Amino acid sequence: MSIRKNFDISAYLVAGPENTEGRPVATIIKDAVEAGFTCVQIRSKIASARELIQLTAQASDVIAQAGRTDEVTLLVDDRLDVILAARKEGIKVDGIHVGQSDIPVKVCREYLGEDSIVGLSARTHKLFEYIKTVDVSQIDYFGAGPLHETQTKPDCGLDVDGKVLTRSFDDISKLSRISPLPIVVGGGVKLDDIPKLAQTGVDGFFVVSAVAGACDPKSAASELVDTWKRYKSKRNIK
Ligand code: TZP
Ligand code: MG
Repeated sequence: MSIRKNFDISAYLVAGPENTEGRPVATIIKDAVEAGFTCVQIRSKIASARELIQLTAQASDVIAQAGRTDEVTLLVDDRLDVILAARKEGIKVDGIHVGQSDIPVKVCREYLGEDSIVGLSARTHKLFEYIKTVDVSQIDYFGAGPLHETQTKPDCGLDVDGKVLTRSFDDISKLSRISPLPIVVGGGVKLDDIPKLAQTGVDGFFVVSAVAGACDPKSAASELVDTWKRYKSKRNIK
């Protein structure tokens, strides 16, 4: 079955070497994947193309060693060139995540092909209007937020007038109701946020520091996954 019909963004780790407190990125990814994370995005604003290819290869290996190649989606942030180069080298990488000022979704789709995931960060300014009206035919999911301001990406949620706009749980519930695509929410998400987030109806949460910055990334990842599952299933029973 095409990965586009069968991918899971419920527990989504974003990580690069600047987020791991000096620990290898592959080790953090291994912890998260073994704890049940379903999606991994390699994201670095400091790593070279070669380093990014290597990190992608390591992530792909770690996912395979955990026996979860068919369950865990591996994406790279922004770098279409890195994904194409990685694939040329035989590395299994499933797709890309882009923002509003990155390579256009249409171009990503053209280069990566129909059987790849293309995720897009939803626009903060006029988000609700945007999500209803954007052409979603080439996009697989929206990344939305931030739930809180975050030092990991201080410009996240920056509005046209320079204010950081965070999203309330009510906003997120509304987004989930109107969105034609699955939504993953992040930006400052911590364990305490998971129960309410799971009950908004969105498809998943994404985190950087809650796992990559944790003293014990594996137990932090397990707690996030377990809490998400527990509260998500409560919502489904109602
Ligand atoms: N995109 C939007 S916010 C963000 C990214 C990559 C960073 C979230 O990091 P954290 O540490 O989970 O707040
Ligand atoms: Mg970007």
